[in-house]
Amino acid sequence: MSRLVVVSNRVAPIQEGEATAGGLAAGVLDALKQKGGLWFGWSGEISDSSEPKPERNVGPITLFTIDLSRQDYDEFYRGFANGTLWPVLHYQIGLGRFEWPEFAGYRRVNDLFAASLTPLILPGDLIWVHDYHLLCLAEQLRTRGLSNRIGLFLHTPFPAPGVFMTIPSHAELIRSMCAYDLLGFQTEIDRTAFIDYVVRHADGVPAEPDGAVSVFGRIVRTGVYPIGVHVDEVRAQAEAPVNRRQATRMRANLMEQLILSVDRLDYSKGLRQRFAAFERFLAEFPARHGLVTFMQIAPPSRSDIETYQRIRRELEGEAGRINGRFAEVDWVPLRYLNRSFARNVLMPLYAEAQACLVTPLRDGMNLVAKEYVAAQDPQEPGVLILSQFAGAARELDAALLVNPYDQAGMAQAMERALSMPVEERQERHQAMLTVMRKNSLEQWRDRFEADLRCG
Ligand code: ADQ
Repeated sequence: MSRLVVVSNRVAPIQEGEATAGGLAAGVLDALKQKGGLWFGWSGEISDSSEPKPERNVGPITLFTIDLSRQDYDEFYRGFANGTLWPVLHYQIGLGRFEWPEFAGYRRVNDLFAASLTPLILPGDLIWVHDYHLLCLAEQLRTRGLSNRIGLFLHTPFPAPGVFMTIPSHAELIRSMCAYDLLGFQTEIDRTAFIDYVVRHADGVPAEPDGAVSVFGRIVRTGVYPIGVHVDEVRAQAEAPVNRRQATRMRANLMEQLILSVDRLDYSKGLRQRFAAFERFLAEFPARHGLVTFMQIAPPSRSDIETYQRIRRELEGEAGRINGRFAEVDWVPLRYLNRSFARNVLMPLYAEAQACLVTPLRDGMNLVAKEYVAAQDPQEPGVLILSQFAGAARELDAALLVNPYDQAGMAQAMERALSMPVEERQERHQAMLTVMRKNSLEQWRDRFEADLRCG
């Protein structure tokens, strides 16, 4: 069987025997562990060396990494990928900026990846590329003569054409994306938005079979592959006795009811709106005072980008203000923790929380929502309050769905979650688990790989 080659911006710093990581890394590791293969990407280091680092083997996986120069990092990573693409892909046009030299830097780094990767590729290798950093990679690999099957999975949303077209280089990006054989999206909404762009603005014609489009003289296939979680593994971590003891200790310091949120500190996650909704909840439901704690866990990410520094400052101010307004000598309503936790701490904490607030303004999927559901005790499950704009809402429609821009609606949902009878909680939880078992992480990986292999 052909070898699997995974390419992502970062190669996770994995070690032999390490506990499973979250999200992209978990999915990629899973795919590679089973059959072995190669994982290529940025080392995470900045240097002037253009030489690939020595390869490293972790079990059946061979890791190849390269460094980026300061200029590459500034133009590609901080610049076009995270300063332009990320906000636009999440519908935050006002937070995006655009500079042609940064776009040139983005293309240059995609080409650098292609140049370092090409000598490692054997005929018949399947190349699975991940995410918005590498939209131009297939085109650059083709220019270097590779004819292997190459697929891209986009972990973020793909926005409506009118939003995507606010990027001045949108046409070049779409042309580059169409050099892939298979484009995978998290939801049908994202896939449809992409096809819409290609048909209306690039003279594409829908082709057989479903989801394929004929454009720029070739056929590009598209599909929907919602990423999932290992349901049983999450539950086992939540229940493990050593983990539970720790969670119970943490729990003992909190009030009777816990509302939990866990995110990377990112403006797309809707934290500011969520804090405002919690403040509204406190104002409207005084009977809950002294009984409820809202815990927001949000480790800083991309902290050398201005928009990220700003949201961090704003949240610190808001957390202090809300606590100043409502706290009592023996009660602090909002706990804001700027750090990350190991999964064996996080999963039992999910199990302890009566409600989980997952209210991004936009999200490709959102794995926290799925992890929370998987971690619950089926007899006594907590309630998921989920943004209608998270990809996960397509599958988890048994959650309490909210509009993250509607403070009053979110405050109502918190009250409803905390007073929901156990029968209703069980019913909703069961419905979500059923969907999640069907769309597990294994399914995501197997379906994408099979479609790439046999297209
Ligand atoms: P992210 O935007 O990073 O991922 P998400 O899907 O929520 O968001 O995944 C985060 C992962 O990191 C989860 O597994 C979570 O447990 C972990 N995590 C988050 N905060 C943590 C903390 N404080 N401590 C420890 N672990 C923490 C991108 C897209 C998403 C998409 C994923 C996967 O933006 O929409 O769901 O990729 O495709």
